Amino acid sequence: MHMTLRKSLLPIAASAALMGFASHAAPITADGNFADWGIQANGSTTGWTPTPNVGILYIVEDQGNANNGYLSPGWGGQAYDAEALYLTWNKKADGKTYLYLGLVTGHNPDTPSTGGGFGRGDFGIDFGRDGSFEFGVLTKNRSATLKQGDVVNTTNADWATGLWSSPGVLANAGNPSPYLTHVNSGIDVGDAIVTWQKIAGAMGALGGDHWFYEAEIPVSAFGSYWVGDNPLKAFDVQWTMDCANDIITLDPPGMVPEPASAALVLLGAGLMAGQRRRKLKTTPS
Ligand SMILES: [Ca+2]
Ligand SMILES: [Ca+2]
Ligand SMILES: [Ca+2]
Ligand SMILES: [Ca+2]
Repeated sequence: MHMTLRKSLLPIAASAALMGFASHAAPITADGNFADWGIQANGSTTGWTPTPNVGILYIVEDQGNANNGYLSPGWGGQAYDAEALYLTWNKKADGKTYLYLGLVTGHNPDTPSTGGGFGRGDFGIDFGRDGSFEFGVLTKNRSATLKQGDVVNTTNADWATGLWSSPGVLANAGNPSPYLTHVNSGIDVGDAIVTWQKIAGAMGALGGDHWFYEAEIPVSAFGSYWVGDNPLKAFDVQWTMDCANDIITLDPPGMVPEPASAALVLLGAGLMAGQRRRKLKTTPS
């Protein structure tokens, strides 16, 4: 079963993030070790939850080999599972603000991209959450000048795409894949740290091998999308591998209201939904 915590946890995680940024979440070291995120390989679903999760936004989509290994939009089971994505940002002792990403996947980072293999993809960042990815953060050398760790300013045309045109449907010339996988070209705008380690122990309850990627990205690379300590626009972070058999996306808030205001917004949305329901009920047929 496709497990997602997005709907239930995101509002809580979002407000926790705001308070956390005010109180400075624990510093992250981009070394491929997830201990600083409070994640645990304890053979249980509880291990996915950062502890304490103050200041960390995350989504968990752990899958295994059930349902013939169907993920979304492709197949492959644990070997292609994009499992969890974590995010926070912090000001370091150097006075600069960095965006930190953590990713858990069952996809072996050493999978070659040649000979029919589908290697690791790059992190994509979509400011404005409009489907146009302004930045890629490279997990691998992609050209003579675009190297692992580079932050690259992109349009979607700068990206390679996956095997699928839509969930379960192979792409072809008439139906190209919309799923961005890795950066082929673009403008080098900054230097991040991108690294990973194989996770020792049992991550989650569904078994299999797992790897943890970690990135430290100077927000100065984002130019006008990030002003001072916080993003100017809401943004999505996405990752998949070169076939795009499974895609994970985290959509943190941009300019975020105070937690109390966020609660009022949610309450207001609920009241409006209730009014719509009542209107429907009283509309004569
Ligand atoms: Ca770490
Ligand atoms: Ca899994
Ligand atoms: Ca997954
Ligand atoms: Ca965008």
